[in-house]
Amino acid sequence: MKLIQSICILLLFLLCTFALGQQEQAVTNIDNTKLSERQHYRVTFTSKLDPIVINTMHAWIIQIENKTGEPVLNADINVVGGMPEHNHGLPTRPQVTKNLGDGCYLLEGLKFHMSGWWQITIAILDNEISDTVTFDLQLQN
Ligand SMILES: [Cu+2]
Repeated sequence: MKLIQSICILLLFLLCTFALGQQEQAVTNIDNTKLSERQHYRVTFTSKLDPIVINTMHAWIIQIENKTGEPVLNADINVVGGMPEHNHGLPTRPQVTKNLGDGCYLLEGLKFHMSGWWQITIAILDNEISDTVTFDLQLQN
């Protein structure tokens, strides 16, 4: 009887750790570094609001490297976004307001007003090389 009890407790424990692990993976499975569509740039975003919650105005830092891993210092950056499943865009117009140097740019005015799947597309122009990168976000309430 003791043995069966022990096995039950062990199984329960394993099940719990497995479930927790799965949950954590689901939440943190957001790719915040991506290669641009035509592979010219490697782009990383870091949200100043972490985790990203809905209905909160916040900023991102966008970091851009070129093919050889050097920082892209003077890029023109345009950002659009929306929810592909709902056919609507962002409720705000995020803008790069500051070149932070070292390939980093401050993107202000981001807000997501619904939970669900969002896409943010960043268009980058540097030395006549233009490329875009799209990040996917899954936001909870
Ligand atoms: Cu929506």
